[in-house]
Amino acid sequence: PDLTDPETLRERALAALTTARDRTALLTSCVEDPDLTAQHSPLMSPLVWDLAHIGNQEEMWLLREVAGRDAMRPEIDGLYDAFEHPRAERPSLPLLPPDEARRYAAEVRGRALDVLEGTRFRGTPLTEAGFAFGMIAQHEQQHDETMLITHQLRKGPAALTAPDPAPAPPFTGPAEVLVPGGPFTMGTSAEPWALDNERPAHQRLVPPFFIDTTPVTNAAYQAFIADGGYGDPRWWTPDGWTHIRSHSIEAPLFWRREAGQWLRRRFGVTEVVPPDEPVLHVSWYEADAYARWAGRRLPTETEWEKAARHDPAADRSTRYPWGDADPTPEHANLGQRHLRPAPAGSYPAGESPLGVRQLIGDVWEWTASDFLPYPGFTAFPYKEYSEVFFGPEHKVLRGGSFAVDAVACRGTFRNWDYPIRRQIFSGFRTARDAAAETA
Ligand code: AVJ
Ligand code: FE
Repeated sequence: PDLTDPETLRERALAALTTARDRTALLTSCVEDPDLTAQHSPLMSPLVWDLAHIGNQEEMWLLREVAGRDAMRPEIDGLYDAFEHPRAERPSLPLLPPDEARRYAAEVRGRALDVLEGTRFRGTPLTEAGFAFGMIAQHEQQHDETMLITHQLRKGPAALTAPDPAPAPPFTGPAEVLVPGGPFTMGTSAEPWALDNERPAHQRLVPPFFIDTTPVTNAAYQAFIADGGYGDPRWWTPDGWTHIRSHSIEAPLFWRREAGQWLRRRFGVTEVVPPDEPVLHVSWYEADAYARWAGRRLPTETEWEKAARHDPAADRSTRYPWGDADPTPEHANLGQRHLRPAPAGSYPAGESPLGVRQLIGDVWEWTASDFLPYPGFTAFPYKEYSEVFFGPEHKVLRGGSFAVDAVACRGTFRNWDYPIRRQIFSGFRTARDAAAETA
């Protein structure tokens, strides 16, 4: 795609905003109103909060900041400010009821589309390449993923359904791939809608390493459990050990053992845990402990991005493992088309030049790294997007999941969360140093 042509970007912005709103509508119409205003977990907002917050952010950035309009309903801004009210507190706020929230978001959208039509995609940092429109489409899709997490946490019968990914023959390729040492370009200064934390492009020197060809599967993770992994402090960091002991954690979230087998609850349905699927709903502590048990470690964020973007033949970094083309259903499991990861080894068309699979889509992958700014980072357009989260308390996740839309997923995209979190669509793959072998 020509990402320098303003009219191409305008069409992409319209398509991305429309796709996001269709998904938001589905996620907030597949249950009755009481399920929209209820809090399904103290970790999550009521769905109706996400809905009006989506509209409120769009109003703030596209109508007020880009178009210079006055606030439509200044009295509600505080309610939908994520920093003013923690999630646990949101159900007790005087939130807009579902119908009013829908009407508000729709009214904002109508005006935002007029602004989109009338805005030059040049001249100011917010409108250059249509950044604000891309940012708002990504913001809505990120909340669509958040709302899907709320749906997964919700008790009761299934409200959402989707076809399963195509079954895949057992993966017979090599278990790991050698990524040669040397410099590569991390981050981006060219991707028009990359968020502040992905910028700027800069060189990193990476020693050679091996990385798993596919994410770690449920079968492999079950071997860790069966070997007593949750009962052996050798595999856990001190904080991780304290956490799993004090919360009696003995398996991934949503799993339970019955009659000698592992079952899981997934979007209202209980099923046998499928052995060939990437493991899902594990914390950073669990991913880190599994890796140590396996005699390996989590990849650093730099290693992950080199595995995902470095094209050794061209000696450059690409947008995705397969090159620069936008993701299609052949490349990756994205966009909530399926409500589960695809079997490990799926998506041969999406593999990297070195043969690493499923880096994009399926499950978010925990990395060893803390969420920190790149050299030359500048907060844009607001420091509450990334900057206030930098530090050792958040670990980086990469690659997106089946719940992430393509507009909010690329080789440079960075997500972050606390190491205890596992209601998110998180899995991992492992790595090891190669220096000893290749020296
Ligand atoms: C990047 C997923 C951690 O959900 O807290 C949504 C995205 N920022 N609204 C989050 C976000 C503001 C953010 N994460
Ligand atoms: Fe938000």
